[in-house]
Amino acid sequence: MTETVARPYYQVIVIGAGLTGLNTVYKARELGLTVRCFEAGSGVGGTWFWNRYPGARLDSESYTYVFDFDEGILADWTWTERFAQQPEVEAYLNFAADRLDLKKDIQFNSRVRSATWREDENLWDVELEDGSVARCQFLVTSVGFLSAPNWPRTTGLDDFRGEHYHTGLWPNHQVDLAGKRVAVIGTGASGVQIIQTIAPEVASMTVYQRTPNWCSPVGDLTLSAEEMAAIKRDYPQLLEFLRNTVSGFLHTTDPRSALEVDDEERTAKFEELWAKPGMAKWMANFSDIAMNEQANAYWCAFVEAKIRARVKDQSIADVLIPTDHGFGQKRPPLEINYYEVYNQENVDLVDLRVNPIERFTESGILTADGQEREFDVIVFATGFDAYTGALTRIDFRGRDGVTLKDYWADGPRTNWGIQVYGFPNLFIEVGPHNKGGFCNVPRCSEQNVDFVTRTLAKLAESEAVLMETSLEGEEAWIAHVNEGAARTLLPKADSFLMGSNVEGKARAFVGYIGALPDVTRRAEELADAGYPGFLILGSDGNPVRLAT
Ligand code: NA7
Repeated sequence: MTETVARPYYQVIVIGAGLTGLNTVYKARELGLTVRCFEAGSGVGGTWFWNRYPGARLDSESYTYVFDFDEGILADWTWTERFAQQPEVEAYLNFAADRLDLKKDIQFNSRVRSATWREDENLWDVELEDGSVARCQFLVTSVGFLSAPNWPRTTGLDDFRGEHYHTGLWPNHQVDLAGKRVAVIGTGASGVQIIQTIAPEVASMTVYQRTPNWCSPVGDLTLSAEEMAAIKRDYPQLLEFLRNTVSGFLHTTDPRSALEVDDEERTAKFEELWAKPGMAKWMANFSDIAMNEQANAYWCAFVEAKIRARVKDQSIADVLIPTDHGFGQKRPPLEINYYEVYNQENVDLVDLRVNPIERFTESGILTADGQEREFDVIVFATGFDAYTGALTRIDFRGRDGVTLKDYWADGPRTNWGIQVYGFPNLFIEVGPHNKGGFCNVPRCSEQNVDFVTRTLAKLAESEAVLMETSLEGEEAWIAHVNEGAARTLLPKADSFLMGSNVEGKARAFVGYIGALPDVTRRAEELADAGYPGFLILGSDGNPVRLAT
């Protein structure tokens, strides 16, 4: 006889307790919904829980990386650095979770294995890795867009007798790299941060680079008590300003074209940008840097000269300077002393484009030139199966048992980046095709969270049992996403935004380039118009018009 175990029911199940999941739990609860959050880690923080590698720090100004809805939290949290390091961000998210008493609604160490749509009951069954199942009407994913680690498919790692770590799964204990022979594979934002941080302590380091990136100085890290006090006083204005920027960053674009000014004026502007902190180099640049190849080329030439001035051996600089993409066609890392690391005697750079890795061996890494280098530790800074990976690694089964992985085999399909045809009552936050990622995440993810949680509250209030995008709605949104991308230089490069960083992944644009205030306005218009492009049904199977 099979014992029937009662399955707990919640109106809303949230997957993931990073900053988006925390916000969702809070807002859903405030709107009167019963909510449970399942989190794979043993603590809150998501990205800031898992990416605890040496040197991990924010690329956004710390004081813009906040929850905006609680005056007490804004008043009582004091950032100590302009671009905070991982421990401080993780501490902030714990502070906020404790102040809002969110942890009681979060079940930790609970990775979701599968989620199955029950057509006859209009419910999702959500199964954890331990086999337990909970049920919900609305399933909200807050799994992050850079959270499913990407590992090279190269063979032999099991043979390697040393230690190995992925930056996105860094252990929660001290990893001693001092005096060790270390390999770092990957030179994206994570690779750049860990390379520059561990360089002074390791015995030797070999960096395996597939593609160089355009890195620029993070700038002044200090944040004085006086400046923080002034920021706290002006928080309402600052947050309102950020809501009206393209991507939630402090920096606003120069409306001029890089082509309309003469060389002298352009160089003066570039020098001014170079001295500014953080993403100003990208976000406050001329308006056509991201759209026009000539404008982008001017800036790249300027950055190249800056890099060459810092690297002693110009043959190494040749390898460190990108030739296959312009600045901003991939996420440009911020750095402190990255380029100077390559002036150290004990640091080597291997260009994987000309000398790829053959395999891992017992003692290290063998490259195509026949050279086997020996290491104590291999660090994989090889990034993520971005945007879609954290979703397709969960076995979502929608109507007729269709899996999300199969439905997205040729690239993600969504409406508003929020819903997927055939997967009713599934709501995606900070995933493909929505404004949550590739920006100052808290500022953009809150648009997702507010839209989703308010919609859920309306569905519950109207006693609707089901919401699902129509196929036409989905197709229209995909066309809108791709039209936007085509106006930029992004689709012309290989990057995680195109899926091309992961071997075997379909090439498709996974981001969304709409401006934050436009998305917020359009989302309000969508709700006011009764969600055209979506099907909303009551328990009698008839369409329901949600209250505005
Ligand atoms: P990224 O930016 O995706 O960088 C990953 C790096 O790893 C990048 O240099 C990749 O080269 C390299 N990579 C990926 N797969 C391989 C294989 N198989 N072999 C060798 N090298 C490889 O991830 P990060 O973690 O650095 O940064 C992610 C985000 O975190 C970033 O945008 C910030 O928001 C913070 P490629 O360029 O694909 O040739």
